[in-house]
Amino acid sequence: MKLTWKNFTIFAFFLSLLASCGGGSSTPDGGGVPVAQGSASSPVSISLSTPYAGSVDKTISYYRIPVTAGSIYKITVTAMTDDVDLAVWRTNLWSSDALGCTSGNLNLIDEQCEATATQTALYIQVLGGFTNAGAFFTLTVTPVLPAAPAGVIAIAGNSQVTVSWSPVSDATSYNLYFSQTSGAGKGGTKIAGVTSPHVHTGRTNGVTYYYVVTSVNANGESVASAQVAATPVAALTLPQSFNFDNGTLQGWSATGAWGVTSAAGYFTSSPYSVTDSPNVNYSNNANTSITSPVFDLTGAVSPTLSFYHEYSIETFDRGYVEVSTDGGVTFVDVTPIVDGYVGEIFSFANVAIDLSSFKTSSVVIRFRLQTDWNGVFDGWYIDDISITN
Ligand SMILES: [Ca+2]
Ligand SMILES: [Ca+2]
Ligand SMILES: [Ca+2]
Repeated sequence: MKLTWKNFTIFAFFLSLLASCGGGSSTPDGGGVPVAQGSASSPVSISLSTPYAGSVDKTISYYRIPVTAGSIYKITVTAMTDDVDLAVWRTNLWSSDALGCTSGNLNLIDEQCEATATQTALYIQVLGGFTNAGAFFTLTVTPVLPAAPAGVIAIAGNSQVTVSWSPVSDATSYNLYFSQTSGAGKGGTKIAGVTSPHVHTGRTNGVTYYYVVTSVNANGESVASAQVAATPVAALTLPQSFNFDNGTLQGWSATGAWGVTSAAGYFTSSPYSVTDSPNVNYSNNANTSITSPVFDLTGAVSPTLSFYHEYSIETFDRGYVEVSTDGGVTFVDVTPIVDGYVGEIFSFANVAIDLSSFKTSSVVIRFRLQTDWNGVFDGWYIDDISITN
């Protein structure tokens, strides 16, 4: 059967256990439809699209749930009045085919697990330990939606915005929503099937656009990502400078924890600099950045990027300075140290980077910190960035 689900709970059924029956007939409970209790060789087939309520005898129950192969499901048994255990299989009901989604804690009342369906059905065995008269439980199979994209960034360009995000492992595609109203979320105009980075052209300079991104897989669409915003502008002419001393990013776009800091001593112009991880160490497995507005370098004689910085970057982590000539879709490394900044300098140093090779372009500049799986230091402080001609 084709399954198209819009909500989390796909089906639930209630089984009222009549302990007093002693293994004989089963009767409806709460108006539900009685169902024969399945066996290992002949499980009861349950439609995900049809809520079921019925009653079965105590002891062991088997169910076959049609699902979409490759999708992830969360299986929950909530035992209202007695203990149950849960086991989920793939193509049959023998342990050699187990999905590794077996719960056997005899002392727990509620049991749940997640499993990726490798076939078109999940076989679920609910093991009863039912001794109380009238014991019943709820079994729920819930398609797990993909996570919302993280690391979303919107870079303003001339009449365009470039929106990027980090990939989501179990997503098969992404939707982008935009609006001129903050907070519109998934109520904005939808662009389906986008890939990162997406260049949103045809924008009006001076107008602020708000974006969210969603992940999509066979189970449906994720919740919206965090909102990002950008205001397209004609490329800035040189010279430009940024001291961050009004406590804002002054038009730079941040991912991760990048932001201004007024920590004493961590600036060259008071009271703010910009840093990857204000007040804390950076995170493992981070790839975060700040990206500048667009600068028009055409006609510049000797365009130069200058900044002051100090840093504490662990042996296997790196800071990079990068330039994009396509509005933030692709970047080239212009860090004046081979393989990026690493190690520690504890007083601000001035850096000048020749941008002459970009004289025919409009560019955006990015400071990016990339970290590995282990070992976190304070990070990278940058202040008084300028681009001169
Ligand atoms: Ca400053
Ligand atoms: Ca590290
Ligand atoms: Ca830090």
